[in-house]
Amino acid sequence: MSTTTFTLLPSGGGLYAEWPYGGDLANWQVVSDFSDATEVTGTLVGQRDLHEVADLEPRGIDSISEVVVILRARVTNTGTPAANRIAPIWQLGDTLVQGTTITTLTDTYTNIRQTATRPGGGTWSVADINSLYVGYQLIARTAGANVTVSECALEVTVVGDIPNTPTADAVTAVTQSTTLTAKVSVVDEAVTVHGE
Ligand SMILES: [Ca+2]
Repeated sequence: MSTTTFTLLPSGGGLYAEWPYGGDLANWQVVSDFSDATEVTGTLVGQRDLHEVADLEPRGIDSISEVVVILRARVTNTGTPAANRIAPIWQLGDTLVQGTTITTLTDTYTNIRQTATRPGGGTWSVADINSLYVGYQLIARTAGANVTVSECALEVTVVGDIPNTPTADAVTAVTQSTTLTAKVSVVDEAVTVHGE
């Protein structure tokens, strides 16, 4: 038994997409493209983005040991960064959880990590993860400040014997094994013909 960590990115429109973005992408695309050049900007306190995230493949998973929300966020155009605050949010069914308010935004992008408890209590299941929405809420903003989020993700650590993703070596081994089997059957046929 071992632990494996999966990073699940936003994969579709969720329950809210309230943070303005000035381009053609949907908000979930803006925060799942591995780029700080695309970002959503919170303008009104209370605004939420809550995205669907990619599914977790259930094979081999015995339990889920930790769920972490990751946000890349910053604030610019203000002399008081700490007065500009966001919080990670996540929702399962009808229950929305607001995480701890982040008071440490600076003018450069940093990864903010926060452990997510299961809405309603109890332990996480794969089904929970696959119906969970993840995002962020604007908690406080000073006049003129740009509070932005460039990326959002869910990091899930699981316990179990997870099947390996096929590697180039594994594919070669399977090919060699198949070739060997074919040769053996040809020999068998030859023996049979001789015997008749
Ligand atoms: Ca981005």
